[in-house]
Amino acid sequence: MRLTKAFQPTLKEVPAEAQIASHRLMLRAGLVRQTSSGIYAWLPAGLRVLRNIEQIVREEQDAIGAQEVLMPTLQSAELWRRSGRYDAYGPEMLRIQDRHGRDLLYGPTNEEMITDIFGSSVKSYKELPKALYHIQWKFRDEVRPRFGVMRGREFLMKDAYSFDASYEGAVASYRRMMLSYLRIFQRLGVRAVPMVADTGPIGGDLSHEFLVLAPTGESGVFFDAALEEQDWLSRPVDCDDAESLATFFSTVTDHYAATDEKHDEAEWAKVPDERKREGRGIEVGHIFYFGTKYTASMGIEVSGPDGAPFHPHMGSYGVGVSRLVGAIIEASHDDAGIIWPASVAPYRAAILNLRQGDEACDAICDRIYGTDPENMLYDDRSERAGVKFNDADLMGHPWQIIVGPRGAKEGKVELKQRATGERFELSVEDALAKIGAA
Ligand code: P5A
Repeated sequence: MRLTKAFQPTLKEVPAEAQIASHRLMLRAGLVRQTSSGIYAWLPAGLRVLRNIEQIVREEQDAIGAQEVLMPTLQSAELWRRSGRYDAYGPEMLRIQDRHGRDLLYGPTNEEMITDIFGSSVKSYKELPKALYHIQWKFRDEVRPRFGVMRGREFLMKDAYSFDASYEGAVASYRRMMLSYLRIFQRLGVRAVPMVADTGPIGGDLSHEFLVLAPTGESGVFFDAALEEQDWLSRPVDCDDAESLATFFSTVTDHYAATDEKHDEAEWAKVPDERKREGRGIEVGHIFYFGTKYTASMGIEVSGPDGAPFHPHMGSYGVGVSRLVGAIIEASHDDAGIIWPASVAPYRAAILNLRQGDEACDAICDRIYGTDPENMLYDDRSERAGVKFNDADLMGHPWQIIVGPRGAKEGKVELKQRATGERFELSVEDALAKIGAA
């Protein structure tokens, strides 16, 4: 994308309403605009990040055999009356009436709807287990929406739901999801530590939250450093084998990790001092096992091997997709701006033409840009070098390819790595090879 053609409205002023770095940077870099309290429009660069996150989530959910569906944002109140949550959910639920006076709501989560869809089509234990997910906007009328997309009212969630014939099967589904989540967060370039959690309005008795460490996080966290050091992507786990899943799960649960709500001083004291980590965290995912809570209350049954009907066991599993954009920035920025992990960056590289109109500079920039225009942002504005440097640091692409008149005459460019600040003087070919675009 050429910056002269792009819609990327960066701000020079620091927006007064933004209290934390990620919110300020998202507004300044032109990723989002607030349209009303807790509700945001996603601008092109922000949308590219959101889509990159979605894609990684999708690939890792598919990899454990979950299937994607898409349920609507509006739901009938009737469904929620069946589970008993319509009245219990309280003022966070946005309630609407259609022209016929029928009660609807903007979905804050989808346990009821997926249970109903499942129940109307699955009749036998032979069809189990099943795991379904969707990536859809949710609405929660939060009392205090704040920190930009971090605590929004409208936000994008990936929510998955599992159905199993037995408790043991449901536990295996839960563990499979935990593995998928650890892989997702690792691919997104953030460390998210799983911690035992409260279940709140979703219900159930087994639950973990995934927290990205950042000083501005809303929860206090206490955990064993061993949990930070794992490489979940290369860990061999057979997702179809309950024992293999159990072994994996114990590598997580054998180590202490809890938010302040669940913190246990006696257990914490057993962790060796050199492995104790304390800080704050942002909740980017939350998984639940709640047995037959919804299948029983909504009267959903399938027939078992002996023909007798039973209520399937369920779990639900959420990733805060739009919150992650803020959380990643919160965990990865400096005074100059965002430092995107390569897997989610809106563009892999920015090309900075330091003398637009100079024949040699223009020719080299065009050549570089032509190799991969989809994944490069070409700053072809007639701006001063300083402006281009500042904007590139603010927008945070992993690489900056800096093309100045002196180097250009010799076919050389300067490559800067945003995360480390390292600079390399290289030929065009070597620079492209280094950023992996050649
Ligand atoms: C699990 C999936 C649920 O809703 N039902 C379906 C379960 N869990 S949850 O913890 O309440 O939400 C899942 C994740 O969504 C993100 N999230 C938010 N993101 C932005 N703004 C909000 N107001 C908001 N509320 C929840 C969090 O990342 C959470 O872990």
